[in-house]
Amino acid sequence: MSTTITSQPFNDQRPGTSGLRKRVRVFQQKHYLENFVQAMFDSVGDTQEQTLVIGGDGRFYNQTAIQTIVKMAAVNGFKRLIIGQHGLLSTPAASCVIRKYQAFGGVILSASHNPAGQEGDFGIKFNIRNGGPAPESITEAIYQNSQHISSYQILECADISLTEIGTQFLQDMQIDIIDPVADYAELMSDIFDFPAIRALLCNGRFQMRFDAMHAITGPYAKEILEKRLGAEAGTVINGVPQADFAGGHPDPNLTYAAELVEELFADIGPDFGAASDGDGDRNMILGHGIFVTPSDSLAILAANAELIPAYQKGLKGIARSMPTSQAADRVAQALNIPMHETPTGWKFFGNLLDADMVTICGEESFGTGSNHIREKDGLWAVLFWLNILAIRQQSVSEIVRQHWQKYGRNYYTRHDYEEIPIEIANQLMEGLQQQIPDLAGQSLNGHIVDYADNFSYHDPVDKSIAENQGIRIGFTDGCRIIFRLSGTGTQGATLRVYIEAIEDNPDNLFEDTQTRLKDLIEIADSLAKIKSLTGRNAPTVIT
Ligand code: VG1
Ligand code: CO
Repeated sequence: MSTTITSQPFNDQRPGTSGLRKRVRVFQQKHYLENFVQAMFDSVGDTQEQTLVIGGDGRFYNQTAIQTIVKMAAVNGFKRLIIGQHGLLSTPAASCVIRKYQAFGGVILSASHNPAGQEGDFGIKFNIRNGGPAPESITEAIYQNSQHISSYQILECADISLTEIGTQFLQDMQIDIIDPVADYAELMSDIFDFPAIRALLCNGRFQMRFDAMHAITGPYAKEILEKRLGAEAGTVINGVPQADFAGGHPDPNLTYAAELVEELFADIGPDFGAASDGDGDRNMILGHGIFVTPSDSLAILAANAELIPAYQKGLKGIARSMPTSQAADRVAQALNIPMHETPTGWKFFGNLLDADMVTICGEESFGTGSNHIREKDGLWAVLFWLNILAIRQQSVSEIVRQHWQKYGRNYYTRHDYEEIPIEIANQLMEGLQQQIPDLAGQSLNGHIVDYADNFSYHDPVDKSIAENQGIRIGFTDGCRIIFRLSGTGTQGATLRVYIEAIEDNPDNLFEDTQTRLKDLIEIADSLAKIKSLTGRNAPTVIT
């Protein structure tokens, strides 16, 4: 029976960089999830007779939320739901499924790498027909609707079963429970040279380790790497998804994937290491004794794209988020293809990909992807690297070094200061904003400021404008410092400081990053007064 439930707005339902993310207990408030879902259904266009994909990263509250969404979808016009078995779909797999079945859109339940469990975080976002995150016009409409909501529609009925693959009906609505891995695995085999990768993985010498960090990528990595590509059993570690990610923090970086890093940096260790995040869209790439920064990884993938079957004909263009290093720009220039700079967040790549203006995209935050779907894609990046290694028959370290020798190196680091009081963070950004008009021309620690601004993006496709996307300071020598506040945190504010220096001298390509960037790090601190305002002596996380 369809029921209209009276409700009142919650004032904190504005989606951030990637959907609405809050503590689980916030979502557990009466009507909280329902309000947001109703606001979402009311904002995404005509839902009558449409097909909706639903799945999440398996964290605590995933299945509970899915049952609610299913019961609301049934009385909000949808004709068919496609749901991953047990409610699971990695973010890239959800994007793949939306596109493959030409669905109207999808609801992805995830807070990515944020810790999970009853005391952890939960998240929800809407992806549109192209498989990508809803653009700002829609996320803003969802927020506006959430602020005026007075009721929502829900079917009163028993929970559906998420355990068996197959078709069931809820009133007139068809529900298909699908294998969450199969469609995605098939897409990967269409893109990459699986026989070449299989030959590499089975040559008796090459060793790899993939850390799924107890999150969603485990089943995907096992199926693709171990089953289809013949990697030794045990290649995938921490491969069983758990509702609390085993108490961990599945963010694939040097801090949180320490176990993997240690193995790759031991005297005798695997040739290749990789990790993915909670929802499977991020990747970290390691070789024996080397960490590949995500910005370098993007540049290297682009430079080697023609070795991959799906990109053999070359790239239309490359896009990177503004704070991502300019390493990929050098490749675009050499290939004589356009380079696009977008604000942080994958939603800004969608239009460029749909218009076929770019083929490969990336962010410094361990995100890389291409036109095969409309989300960043962790395993795709891993397979891309494996395909390059299989063809070039060189080590990761040789490939990276040769890349720097050819294109120069962009030394790059990001310093995060987490859980700063919001007022302090705002004060810090405001202080920087006020300095903007006076910075150009000044000499700071020997670097002359070329420009200082607050980045705004003019989308070349739909002409929309996104303002206030981060303060950037560019120097005449190509160095950059960027400051922005995170839009995915759930506790206080997170300040991100991005620092980049350009090196073309072949004698200076192999220095330690933090040492090399020391003078710029000092400039960043003195401009933003980080230490004095936050009272912190060091960043929480350095990547
Ligand atoms: C962060 C990253 C951004 C990424 C976003 C979602 O956003 O910086 O590059 O797109 O997370 O990634 P923010 O606003 O906290 O800097 V994920 O893997 O959480 O879906
Ligand atoms: Co993620």
